Amino acid sequence: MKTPAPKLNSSTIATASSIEIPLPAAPIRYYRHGWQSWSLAAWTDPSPLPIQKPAIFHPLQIDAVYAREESPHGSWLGAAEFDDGTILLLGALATDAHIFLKENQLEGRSEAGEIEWLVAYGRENQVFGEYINELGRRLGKAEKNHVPRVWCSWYSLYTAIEEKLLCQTFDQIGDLPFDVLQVDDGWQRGIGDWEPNKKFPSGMEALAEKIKSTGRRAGLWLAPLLVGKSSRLYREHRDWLLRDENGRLVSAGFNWGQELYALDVTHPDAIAWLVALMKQVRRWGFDYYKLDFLYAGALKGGRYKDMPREAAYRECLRTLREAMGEGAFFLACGSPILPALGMCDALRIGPDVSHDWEVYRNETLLQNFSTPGTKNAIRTVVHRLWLKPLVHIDPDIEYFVSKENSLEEEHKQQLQDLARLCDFKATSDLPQWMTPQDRENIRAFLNAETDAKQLSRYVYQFDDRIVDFSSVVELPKPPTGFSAPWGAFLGWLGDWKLVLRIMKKLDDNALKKRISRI
Ligand code: 9PG
Repeated sequence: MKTPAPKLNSSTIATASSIEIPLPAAPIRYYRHGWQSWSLAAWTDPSPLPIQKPAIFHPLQIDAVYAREESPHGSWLGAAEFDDGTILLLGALATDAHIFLKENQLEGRSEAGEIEWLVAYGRENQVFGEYINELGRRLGKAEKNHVPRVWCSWYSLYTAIEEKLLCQTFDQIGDLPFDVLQVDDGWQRGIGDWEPNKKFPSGMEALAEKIKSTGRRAGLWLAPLLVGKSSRLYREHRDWLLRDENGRLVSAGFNWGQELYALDVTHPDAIAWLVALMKQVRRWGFDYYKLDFLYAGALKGGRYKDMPREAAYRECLRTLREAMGEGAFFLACGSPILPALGMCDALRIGPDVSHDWEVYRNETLLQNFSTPGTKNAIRTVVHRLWLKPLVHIDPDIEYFVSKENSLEEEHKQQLQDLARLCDFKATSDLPQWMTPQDRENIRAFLNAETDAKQLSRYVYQFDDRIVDFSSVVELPKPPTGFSAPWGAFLGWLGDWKLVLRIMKKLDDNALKKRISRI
């Protein structure tokens, strides 16, 4: 359906399965919005980005269905900026929709038949403000309860967590004002086998008890919609897995040295298993759930119930949430953004931070802006702050200590400022690495109230300081000269799983070395 752009400072809502809005002028920038937590969201040049490779990483980073589209595109919303500073926004008011910038028009396509679309033309904050109002009305908002301040085990210990070390750490955290101590990846037997492994001999109930004895809530990480090829779940319930039209298992990516698959979230037995798992976690004593790699529930594939993939995922989140029970806190991570609104308390809105600022191979050579790295994380989070009225927005953790960390002070400060803007504070810093000064800085940060005022797209006034993210949001340019062919060559090679496995192994080995120094 072709719909004219509304007049300046106005908006319309249209119902259609696909919609085209001619642009009033040539765009100078396009707002692309990635599918899930880790996918890039940014104002970029309106020309296409290089097609992201390697293919096997797609489900980890972008919506694989659209991974090879050439025109600029994004999930659920897109916006064009003109040189007078006005913005034309096209936003789906339902799940299962995608936006493209094509031949000087914005095009919306729904995978779920007729849906409602908002078209708004005006100033940036005004058009995004209208979009969140309409979304909130239809999808609901998270209760704006107190946001817990979290200590999370991932960004210092990674998978090297074990019972004794964690318990020591919990003791040494002492009276720092955290509300939740969250155990991340590394406690489970396998991806799909959500039982404690040998490193947790006293079991999960004892671990939760230990956390609660420090006066805090216990948090646990799980990736309940993923099934690893080496898991028992895979061996026993292949009938619960998502398959493509040829009956082949749908890949949910590659991590932990193994092929990953996805649960069919409409399969009644898989749902019953998920409900039992959520209840088990609560019985252990954890009531802060960090559910991760959730995109697996919304991948394209044939399902037991024939329904649009994101709608199926949204229903699954509703069921998970209910099974967690009264008073639980649900953080959705690696999650498609729109379908999670109204279904979770908090939503990770960017890629993982890391002790590295940027990684040349991933960002420059491969032009992939979704992989772990602090610059990638800040860039996407800055472009998703508009979601704040709908859900608690999680920008990932902040670093304070300098041990085992190559970030410059300026970059650590930017992370901390961003967390204050999001009103969501967390760290993984080990108390045994903190200097007395670090401890006091962390305490002051966790206790600080933030009153920041936005001055322009990337600039904020914090009490007596100006905080400017402009230099962070720029995308690394593809290499020129000597390195140029290497990027293309790596991308091409990356279509082979063997090469990916080698690259992943290199990253994993670097991590192991790091952990061995703890
Ligand atoms: C645990 C971690 C932490 C983290 C999550 C998630 O291969 N990858 O591209 C990749 C991306 C993100 C990622 C792991 C792998 O991190 O965001 O907070 O919980 O899982 O494994």
